Amino acid sequence: MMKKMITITITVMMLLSVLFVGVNAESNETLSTQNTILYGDADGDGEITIIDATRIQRHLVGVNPLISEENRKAAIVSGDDELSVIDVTLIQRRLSEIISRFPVEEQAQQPTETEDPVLMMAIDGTPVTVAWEDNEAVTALKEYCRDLILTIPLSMYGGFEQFGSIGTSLPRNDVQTTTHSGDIVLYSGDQIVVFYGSNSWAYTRLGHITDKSQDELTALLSNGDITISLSY
Ligand SMILES: [Ca+2]
Repeated sequence: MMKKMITITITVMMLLSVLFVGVNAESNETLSTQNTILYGDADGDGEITIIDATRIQRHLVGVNPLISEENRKAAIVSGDDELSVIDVTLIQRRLSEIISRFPVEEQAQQPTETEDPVLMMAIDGTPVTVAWEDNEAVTALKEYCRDLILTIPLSMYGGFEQFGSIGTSLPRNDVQTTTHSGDIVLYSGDQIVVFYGSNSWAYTRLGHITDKSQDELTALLSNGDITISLSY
């Protein structure tokens, strides 16, 4: 009875040790396959040689297709997502030291272009160029009309301005101001005012229309109520 127990225990221990070694070997294998791409190394031997160029040529004529997705990725050195004779030529040029880097590597280096969005304004559908102030009110206005077209109906007032409700309150920093034709200001924190004449009051400056003469602004703004649209 005792002998039998010992035999079973030894058998279980042996089985466990075999399982343990098996698990270890598997995790090592997973680690070694996670490598970065060496562009140009189409056969995956860790070097860029003339054999890689030949290998792609053979693939292109259907003699010996590249099997793995990693090899295919490494072979596309042009950066255009398509394996072609251009990749062969580029590898040959790199080997002849005519180029030192592949286009795909240049692409990876370039920072992605980020164009600053501009707060756009139109008066009854006519786009106008505005030099916006760099202040909290304008920043908040940009956020308010981000990804939408904000339309604001304005009413003529006093023979010098058009004003209307923005629909929200913006951070105000009112100072006594004498306005001129083309000025855009914030009044009372939640009204936008566009001038074609002059007035003196406490306003927060928002911007100034730069691409219209006084006559053009008078024509746009003094012939009845208007609608402005803002987008960012
Ligand atoms: Ca190679």
